[in-house]
Amino acid sequence: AMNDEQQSLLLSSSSRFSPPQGVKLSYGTAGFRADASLLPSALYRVGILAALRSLKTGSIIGLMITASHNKVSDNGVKIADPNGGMLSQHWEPFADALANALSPKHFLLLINEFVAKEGILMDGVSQAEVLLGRDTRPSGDALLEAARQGVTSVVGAVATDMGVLTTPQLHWMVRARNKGMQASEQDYFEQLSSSFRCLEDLIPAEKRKFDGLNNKVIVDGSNGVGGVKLKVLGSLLSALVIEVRNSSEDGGVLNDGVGADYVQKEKVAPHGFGSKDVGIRCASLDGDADRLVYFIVPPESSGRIDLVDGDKILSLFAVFIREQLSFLNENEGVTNSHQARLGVVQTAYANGASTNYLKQLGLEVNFTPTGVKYLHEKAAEFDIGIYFEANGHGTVLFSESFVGWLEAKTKEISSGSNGSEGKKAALRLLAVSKLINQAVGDALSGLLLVEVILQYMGWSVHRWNELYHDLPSRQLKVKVADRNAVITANAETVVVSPPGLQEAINAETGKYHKGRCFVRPSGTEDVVRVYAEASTQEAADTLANSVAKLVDQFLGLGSS
Ligand code: G16
Repeated sequence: AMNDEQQSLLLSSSSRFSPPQGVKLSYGTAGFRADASLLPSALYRVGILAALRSLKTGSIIGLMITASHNKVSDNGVKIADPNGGMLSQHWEPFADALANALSPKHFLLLINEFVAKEGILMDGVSQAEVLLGRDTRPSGDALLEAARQGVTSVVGAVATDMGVLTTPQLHWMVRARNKGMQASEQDYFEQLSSSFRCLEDLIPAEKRKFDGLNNKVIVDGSNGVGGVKLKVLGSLLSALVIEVRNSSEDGGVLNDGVGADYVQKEKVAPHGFGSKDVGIRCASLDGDADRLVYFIVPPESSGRIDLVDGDKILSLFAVFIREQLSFLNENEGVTNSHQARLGVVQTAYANGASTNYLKQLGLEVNFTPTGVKYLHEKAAEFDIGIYFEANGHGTVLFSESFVGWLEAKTKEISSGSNGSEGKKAALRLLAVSKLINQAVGDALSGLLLVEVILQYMGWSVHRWNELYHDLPSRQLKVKVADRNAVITANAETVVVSPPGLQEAINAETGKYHKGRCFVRPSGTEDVVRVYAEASTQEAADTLANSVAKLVDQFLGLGSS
């Protein structure tokens, strides 16, 4: 339990951050998110929680201040656990309760109870450290200060300000520090660029040179933190030219007509892209650079784009990794000793055509609810687990035992069969495990992996996009009185409450050839999301619109 010194430190610091009246914050898909003016007290309290988590685990914890794809006036917080992933889900109810406790008495009681339940020693002897990062939002500075005061209200805890970062950079740093590795921003750039070069060097000589058209990618930085960081990363690479637009230095507004969320949901070109870019490989990051989508501006597009989304990035990674695993298996001396299990993870938003394609490749496809925390957990069950949400959030996870096996193999075959395909495949997979950010989806490392795989395959973005043809789809948002009245099951594919809604959706969906439709409450915005797929765009649009009307009928604002 807490001693008197600790108790009074918490009481005095909490008096500087009173929670907003009449607002209930909830720990959603990826932490708290709200208008920035409502958040100082929540950030202070999450600072305390992060320090407690650090005490409990004896490891470094990360606290990232960002509202990712949301508008610039919003802000929020994501927490990185010791392995760099999202905060363990069994701490979420405590986060919820703590953020919403109104009286100082209740606030202290919650901490006392939780600390006792978790057996956390607040003895002043145990040490804790929390790394703080923030994106480019103007409210970030003040919220970082609130978080810092929260962390340092726990005796023995220190807060280290890592400055303006992408979310995946902070997660990477937490993971690296806890593995005892160097973890500065420079180390991050160094690891990504050197493993990229390593993969380039392993490309067969005849394919090695990017041809004139293929050495350039143009990236929309969403007017956020990712563009600036990508410029730094790009300057360390020679074979690839990365042109960044909508970097936060251009004066544009964060996530306003730009960014991966906008591009993927609206399927239109972001601000600053148009007819001059026809046919060129383009990509888009979101506000904190943990999502990545590609797109192509078709000729005479009038704004429309061909979207190359997270599902297609997953498919590209799967094709490449599967090929390397088969090289390993075919190669004598590398067989049988280890059967690597490769699995992929998607959500209900995955385009049906992508799921078909992956199954045709013979892959095990798993589904979870929306939210990196769920996909990541599932992917970690495999030797190589690839997960992606259609919106561009995803990464590749390698089990420690498989990485250990690869390391041993590359040494074992280094003497005799130098340069064998089996050895090269092992080296490639090892380089991928270093290039890809295994803490969390990372648009920067994802972009480099896409680029080097395209080069390896000798594929243009068009060839890649032709892997399969997306079924037409439509996404809509519906404002309702209480979005949490929608309760879903089966990885969000079925509504169980309010009663009758799912039956009505089924009846509507049944009218369409290849129709598929689901609704779910967003965990980052105050809306219910509707997703519809059908054999034509018109049909997908009509299905989405009719289901949006149903949602409104069942849960409407009550005014009409
Ligand atoms: C967060 C989560 C993602 C999720 C997205 C949208 O992304 O990390 O897993 O897909 O929210 O969630 P929802 O549909 O519940 O609003 P980000 O990039 O906004 O942090």
